[in-house]
Amino acid sequence: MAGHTKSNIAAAPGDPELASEASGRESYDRHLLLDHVVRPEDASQRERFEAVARTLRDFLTQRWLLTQQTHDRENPKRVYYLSMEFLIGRTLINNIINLGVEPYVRKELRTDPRQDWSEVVETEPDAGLGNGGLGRLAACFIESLATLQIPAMGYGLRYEYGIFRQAIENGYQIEQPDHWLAQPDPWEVCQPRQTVQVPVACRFELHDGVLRAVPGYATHLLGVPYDRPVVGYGGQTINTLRLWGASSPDHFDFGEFSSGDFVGAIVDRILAETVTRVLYPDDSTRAGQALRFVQEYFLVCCSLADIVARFRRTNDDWGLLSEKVAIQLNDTHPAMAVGELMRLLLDEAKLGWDEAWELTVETLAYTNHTLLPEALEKWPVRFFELVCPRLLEIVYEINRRFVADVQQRYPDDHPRASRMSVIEDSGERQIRMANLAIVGSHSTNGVAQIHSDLLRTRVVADFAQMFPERFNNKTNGVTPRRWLLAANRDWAGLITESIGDAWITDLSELRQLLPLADDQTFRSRFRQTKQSAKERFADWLRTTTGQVVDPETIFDSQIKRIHEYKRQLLNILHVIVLYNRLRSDPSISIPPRTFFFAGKAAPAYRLAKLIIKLINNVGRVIDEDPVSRGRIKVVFVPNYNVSLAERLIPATDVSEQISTAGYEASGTGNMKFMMNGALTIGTRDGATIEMAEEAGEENFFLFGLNAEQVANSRQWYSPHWHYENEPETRDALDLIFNDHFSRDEPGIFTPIRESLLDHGDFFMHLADLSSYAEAQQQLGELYADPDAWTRKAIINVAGSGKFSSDRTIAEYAAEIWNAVPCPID
Ligand code: GPQ
Repeated sequence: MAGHTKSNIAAAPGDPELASEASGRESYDRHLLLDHVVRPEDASQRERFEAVARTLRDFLTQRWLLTQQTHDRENPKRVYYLSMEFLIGRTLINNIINLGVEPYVRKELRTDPRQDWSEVVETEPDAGLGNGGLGRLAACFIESLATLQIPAMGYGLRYEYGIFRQAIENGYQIEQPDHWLAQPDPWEVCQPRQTVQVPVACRFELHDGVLRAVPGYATHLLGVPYDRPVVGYGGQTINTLRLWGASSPDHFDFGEFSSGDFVGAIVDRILAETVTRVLYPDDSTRAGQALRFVQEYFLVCCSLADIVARFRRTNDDWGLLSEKVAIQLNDTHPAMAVGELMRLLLDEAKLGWDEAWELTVETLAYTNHTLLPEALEKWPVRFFELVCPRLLEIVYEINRRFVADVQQRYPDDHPRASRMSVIEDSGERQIRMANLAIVGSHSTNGVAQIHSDLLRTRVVADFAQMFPERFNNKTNGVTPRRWLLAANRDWAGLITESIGDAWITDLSELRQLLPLADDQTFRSRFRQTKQSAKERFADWLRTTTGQVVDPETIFDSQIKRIHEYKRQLLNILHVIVLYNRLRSDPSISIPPRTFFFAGKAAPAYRLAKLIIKLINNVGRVIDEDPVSRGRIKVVFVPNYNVSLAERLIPATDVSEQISTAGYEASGTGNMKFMMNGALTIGTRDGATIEMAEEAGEENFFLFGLNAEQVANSRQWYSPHWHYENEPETRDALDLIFNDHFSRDEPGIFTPIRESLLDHGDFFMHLADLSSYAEAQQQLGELYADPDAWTRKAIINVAGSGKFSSDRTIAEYAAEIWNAVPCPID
């Protein structure tokens, strides 16, 4: 497709455009001097990082502006990605690579003898403006949009505090604030002139330290845009990620100030800024707090005002809106866009209802990311009444017309109309945000084939029957620039040496590696890159956390949010099974293995936090027991984030994707491991199914119940049966319940017992444990044959081409947005 061509690929090292700029070193020195008032030789690592980043930003600014000018001139269809989360991670090294200036930057910086390149890169904070997969997907998508040269913009919130930092104390998770903006961020550009107003029908007051919305006073908040460049690979298109910061119009009440109320004079502003202070740390569940509601409303209001203003600058016919604008809703979090876009078209543009509705539906599209019922958002009607009553009025009218349509089509089916209603009437009145998103948009997609199928046939079957043409699948992908080219330099280099560099923008090229799976030399070079990645990781781990691991062992990783459905418990139960085998017969042969776990638990998710404690305690006991020490090892790596994933994924041999089938919508970590040459042990769930299709099931370790079997065995499934009849299962559980791993804190793991046995083991750990252990056994045997193992690993990489976010975005562009590239000269 267009945008995939060679001409897109990075400017060559020593780019004449760059060379004609003032020397990079001069610009760097100038930033140190003028931004920090420090001589280069006295600069701190942080100051050096900022100076490098600012120099790079200076360099890309012309192209950034050129992108905007070209889009303004060509007036193409633009894509807007609305998301409450953008899990960006670090930016410096990826911008350098995508701009194609790495050799140049390195050379220039070598002239500063105190520059330690890797330290400078690692000084950059990891921008954690997201919880997990959904937020990281948004970050991959905007990078692919820029690489494909599609005119696009991401809209999100500028959280002052991102996802909390996780520390581990005595095995327990401790949450610490992530004040990532404590020092100025060199990438963001504040655009105060483009500030927008967000009407709110209430005031915010502080009562006993709690923020309260108080009815009765209409006021407004200010949304201040902070723009970040999004550099496409090759540096042609530089799109924008616009993050909104909340502020208050009452800068300073001089009246209050002069009368001595110093605090009163600034309190409104502080309260207003609270709206974008912190990211809510729930993943796939929603606590339902009013402040989160205001955050979602704020994102929608700011973004739509901005989108409509930009549209109006170049189009005077409202009827063109859906030809010029596509808005993708990342889950239901921005689903208030349905009501807000209607409000703008009715109240500001003065269109009639029918025309406004058609434009709204044609402009909006919605992506669903989960089948978990607890993640389907519902907001109390009273929140709408308090904050945005006009929006509520419109939502009521949308629903009145919609329910009438349903009744007309299914005249005798009253339950259907009440199931499909946007308003839930039982108990406190609530708005069902998924229903609103489906009714108010022309496309609803899931994120892997099985997920889209289950969505259509189970979760929202009524809607799929009524609007079959709206439902489609877009299997997720990840950007190969960050997750292969940047994260795994050695492996990426070997690939390029073998098949050329076209894979960087067309990942299906990896197919050409297939014949090399049988090539001895290539296999041994693959093994070398894997071995050095493992050694690098082991060194990094020792110096940063003090944990010592042996790179000669199998590196096995399960790194993701801690959640019951992801089944970290299944993994640790299998570790305990191995430990028990060693205890009963120390002479058995088990391939030496290091089990890495990393991931955060939502602070209010008690069982997830207890799972972290169990993993840590099992790790300690296994280390202390001579029977297992040096043979198996469990390591919980604290504070999982994007940068940690970038280190650990290239070093991993075995990728654990073991969710209860039917519950992981897609997964995206699974894809990153695959392209980095890990073998997957996993269930038939999410995109793992499609990965195995691409590489061949014989090159995967699939086990356990499939989604249909999970659903069909719910009525009769009994974890007790497995406990009674499977000795290894019972022995593993008994070891936990008998406080073998909690001598100092007896009884702490009782809730795990309750969950796995007394409360029915909803996620069916025990049903899958024996087939999991069997698959693990086969995996261990294969590892003992390095050639056979490596062959499968290379076949996996060769089959991973489908899982580039470039492919995903090309599908969204063609099938949902009707958007095409707009090349920048
Ligand atoms: N996902 Cl609903 C999140 O990361 N957070 C959420 O709030 C919801 C979903 C994930 C989902 O669990 C993964 O299976 C997907 O791969 C990912 O979204 C991206 O689609």
